[in-house]
Amino acid sequence: MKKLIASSPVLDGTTKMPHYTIQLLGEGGVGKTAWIKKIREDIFEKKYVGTVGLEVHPYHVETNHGIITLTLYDYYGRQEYAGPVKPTDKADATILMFDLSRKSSHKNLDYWYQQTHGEPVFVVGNKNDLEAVFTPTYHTEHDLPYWTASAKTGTIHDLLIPILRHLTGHDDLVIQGV
Ligand SMILES: Nc1nc2c(ncn2[C@@H]2O[C@H](COP(=O)(O)OP(=O)(O)OP(=O)(O)O)[C@@H](O)[C@H]2O)c(=O)[nH]1
Ligand SMILES: [Mg+2]
Repeated sequence: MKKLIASSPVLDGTTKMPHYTIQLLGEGGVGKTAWIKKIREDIFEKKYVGTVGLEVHPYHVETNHGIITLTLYDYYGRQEYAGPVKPTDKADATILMFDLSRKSSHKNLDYWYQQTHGEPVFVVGNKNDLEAVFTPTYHTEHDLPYWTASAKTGTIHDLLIPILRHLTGHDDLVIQGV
């Protein structure tokens, strides 16, 4: 397994809250925006509206180790919606997302992995509420952490806990208040 390097939290001069930037990358329609909505508003939307370029969302998460501020980078997945936007080299963590019910989205992970600028990278198989139609192998081939989730039936904990534990170094971190 590749060594995962925990980055230091950036401390804001006034609030002293740790801050991390997390980017979501993956083929169009895999559920990146759905997860952002789930995290920020606890809503699941059936309607698909492809993201144009990049949408940036601030989010505060309350944990047993204090409040953590996150900046969530929600990228286009459809190349025709990319415009001049490229994935950032400033992310503290990258989620590479694919759709467990669509094999092409798993095949395309390599393209998105090449767009990242370093570890840690987490692979998430989204839509585990649907029938899985293939066996994912990308994470084992590339020795990356992997889990499955669903923006429809899952919770914020499913997506964020492993990442926040890794970034903070607190193996007992839990999210509170949601
Ligand atoms: N059943 C199911 N549907 C989901 C899930 N996550 C997202 N969807 C649906 O999949 C479609 C695409 O979701 P988006 O979140 O817009 O996909 P995206 O990855 O942001 O797509 P782009 O912005 O084009 O890159 C929408 O119709 C969502 O309702 C899930 O976990 N389960
Ligand atoms: Mg989107």
